Amino acid sequence: FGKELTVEELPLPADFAWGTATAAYQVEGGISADGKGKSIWDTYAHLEPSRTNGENADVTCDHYHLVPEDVELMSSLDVDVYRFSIAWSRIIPLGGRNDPINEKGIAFYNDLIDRLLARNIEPVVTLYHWDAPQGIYDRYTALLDTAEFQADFKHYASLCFSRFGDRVKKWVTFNEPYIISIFAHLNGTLAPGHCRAVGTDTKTEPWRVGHTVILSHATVVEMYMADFFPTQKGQISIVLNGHFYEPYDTTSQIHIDAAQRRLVFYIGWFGDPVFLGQDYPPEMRAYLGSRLPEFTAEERELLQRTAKFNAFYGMNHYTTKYARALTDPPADDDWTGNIEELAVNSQGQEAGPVSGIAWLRAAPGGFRKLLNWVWDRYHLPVIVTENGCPCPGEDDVETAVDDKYRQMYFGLYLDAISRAIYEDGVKVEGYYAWSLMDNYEWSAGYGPRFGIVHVDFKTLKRTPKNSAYYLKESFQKRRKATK
Ligand code: GBH
Repeated sequence: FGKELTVEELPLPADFAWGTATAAYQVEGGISADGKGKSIWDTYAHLEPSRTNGENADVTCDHYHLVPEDVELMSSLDVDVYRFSIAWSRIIPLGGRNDPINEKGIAFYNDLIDRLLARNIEPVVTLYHWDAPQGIYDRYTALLDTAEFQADFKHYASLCFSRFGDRVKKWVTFNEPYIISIFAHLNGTLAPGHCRAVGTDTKTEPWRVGHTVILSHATVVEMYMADFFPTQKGQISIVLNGHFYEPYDTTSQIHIDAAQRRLVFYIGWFGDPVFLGQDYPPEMRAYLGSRLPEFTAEERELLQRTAKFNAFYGMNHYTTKYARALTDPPADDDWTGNIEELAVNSQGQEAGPVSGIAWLRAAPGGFRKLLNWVWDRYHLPVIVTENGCPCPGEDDVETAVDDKYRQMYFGLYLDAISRAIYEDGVKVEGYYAWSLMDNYEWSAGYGPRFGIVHVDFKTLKRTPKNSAYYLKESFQKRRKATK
């Protein structure tokens, strides 16, 4: 960390919420416990040859059996919020709207929610964090069939609202539609692993998957507001991720435009239809032509009716990159807007010091700019639903616990929020650290450790890292400063 990156511990509003986040497949384990069905991740993590570093999340943190301990741990850290996701196939094992419901799966989430509330921790629940039931994938390829998925997702969401909505007051429909579309249905590095290599139609499939997410989201928002909101009075929205992009060369208009275009392709793709009730951004229409699906008149009306019901902008954010415009003719399945992403700009400057993983560099200035970009475009209060990093050199528990890089990273990113709020006028309401504990990092397996709590995957022992105490104390201090 250079001189320009020093933590100042700037203030945050007294009612600012801090929390930790996880996702079902990454932490639960218990993959067939008590009647749980298979998800596309259970399949993907067991493919031969392995596409997940030889690792799976059959057991992972065993959160399924250790919820009581994990809730006490969060309570000891004074968190206000726990953001977790529901494994669809735990409560509807085959996933479909006519398939049986698994009461034991429902009991697991009821117990989790009740324990959180007993400790004064607010549950924030994601319905879809990438683990579609294998049953609906086998039946109709899940997100690739917009109408079928929309109907099954609506049924699943309705079950969640009716069973948990008396106590859950913040709902997230989908986590990171960009990743679901691009990484799971184009690069193929996430389940179900559709990709060029296996000859699927990567020209159109990612865009169709994105279309499915947007329409399924809007359908569920409409249902929640009509059927559940009047009694349950909760909030609902979606979580979008996105890096911030700086131009590769700030003296060149093509790179300045490329950085903007990259943000539009990453965030506007979903944000404009969902939060503004509009068509896909014009830049995308112009570039992608018929590869981008059309909304019917009826669908446009659905988007327009529901846009205003999204109560917050859920932001997952980790890093900043440089965007460089390419002048070569784009590949016919290019999804970027013909842009190359780089960690170093034309001056040889790095986006920030690298973390314990190559794609993630600490760049709090980009975070502040992204908060402004999102606020200017959507005017919604932002909740940072994920932010964090793996620390360099986290190999054994002794060195892992003294996670200096992560403490600096958190400090800098919280300072950026403070500046966005008090100097720029952006509304930011909460911050959820990714992640409560080290867990299964998807196709990277157990290598990268994002936890503020260390997990020994042999003994399942949890040990809070210094960053966990840093966050606890920092929120006390920063919020006191405004009282
Ligand atoms: C989030 O995804 C997820 O919501 C969460 O489940 C995950 O554990 C967390 O972030 C940490 O990654 O290797 O260059 O191809 C963030 C989106 C998608 C960012 C995959 C990193 C791989 C970049 N991630 N991407 S690269």
